[in-house]
Amino acid sequence: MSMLSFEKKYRVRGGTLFGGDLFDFWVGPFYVGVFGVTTIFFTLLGTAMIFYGASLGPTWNPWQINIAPPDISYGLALAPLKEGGIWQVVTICAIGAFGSWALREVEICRKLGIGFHVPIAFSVAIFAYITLVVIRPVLLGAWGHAFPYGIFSHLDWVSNVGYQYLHFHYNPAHMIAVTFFFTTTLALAMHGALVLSSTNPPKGEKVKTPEHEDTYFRDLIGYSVGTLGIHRLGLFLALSAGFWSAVCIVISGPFWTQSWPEWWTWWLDLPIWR
Ligand code: UQ2
Repeated sequence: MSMLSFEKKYRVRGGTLFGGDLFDFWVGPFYVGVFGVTTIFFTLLGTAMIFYGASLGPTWNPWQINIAPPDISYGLALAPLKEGGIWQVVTICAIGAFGSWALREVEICRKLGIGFHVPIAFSVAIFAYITLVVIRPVLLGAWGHAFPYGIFSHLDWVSNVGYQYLHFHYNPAHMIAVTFFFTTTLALAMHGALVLSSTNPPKGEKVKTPEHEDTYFRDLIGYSVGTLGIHRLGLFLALSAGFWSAVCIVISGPFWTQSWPEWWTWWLDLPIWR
C-alpha cells in the first residue's frame, strides 16, 4: 500500500484518551490531539521561564547559563521566582511536556493499533528524570537536592554529588547501570553492522536474507538471538540502563549516606574470611 493511501486509511478520528474529538486532527504531517496542545503549552512556558531566568543572570554564554533550584533551607516549599521558583516552574513545565508527549505517543499507538513499546520506553526516561528532580529531593526533604538546569552547572552537580559519596563507581546500582549502557552500545553496534552487512551490498551484488544473519552468528558463536530477539534484547538493555540509573541515584542519600566504597565492607565482613 502506498504511503498516501495508507495515511488516508489511518488518519481517522478515534482512539483518543481524553477530550473525545477535541483537537483530534493533523497539521501537515503532525498529529495534534489534546496532548499535542498541552505539550506546546508546557514547552513554550518552560522555555520562556528559562529565558527569563537567564535574563536575570550574569551571562548569556549558553555554556554558563544556570537555572538553580531553591536553597536547601526552603525545604519542600514553593520558593520566590528569583530564589529557585523559576526552577520549580521549569520543572513542572518539563514534567508536563514530557508526560504530554508520552500520552500523545499513546494516542498515536491506539490509532494505529500497534503496541505501546515506544511510550513505555520513553516513560522509563521520564521516570529517570523525575527520580532526579522529584522523588530523591522529596525523600531528602528539599528541592535544593535536585540538579540545576545549565550545561556546565549540571555537570558540576553530577561531579559534586559523586564526590559526596567519595567514589560513585563503587555504587553497585551504578555499576549495573553502566554495564547496561555499554551492553546497549555493543548490541546496537552488532545489530547495525549485521543488518548493513547483509542488506547493503556493493553495487551488482544481491541483498542477503535473515538466514545469512542467523548463520553468521551461529558460525561465529554457535547462537543467534534472532531478528525479532535482537530488538527485544535491545529494548530490555536500554530500559534497564535507564531503570538502574534511577535506582543508583535514588539510593544515594535516602538509603546510603556513607561513602560508596564503604558499602563493600559487607564483603570484607563475611565470616568465611575469619
Ligand atoms: C543476531 C541476530 C540479529 C542481530 C544480532 C544478532 C539474526 C539481525 C546482533 C547477534 C546477537 C547475539 C548473539 C546476542 C548478543 C548478546 C548480548 C547481550 C549483546 O543473532 O539475529 O538480527 O542483529
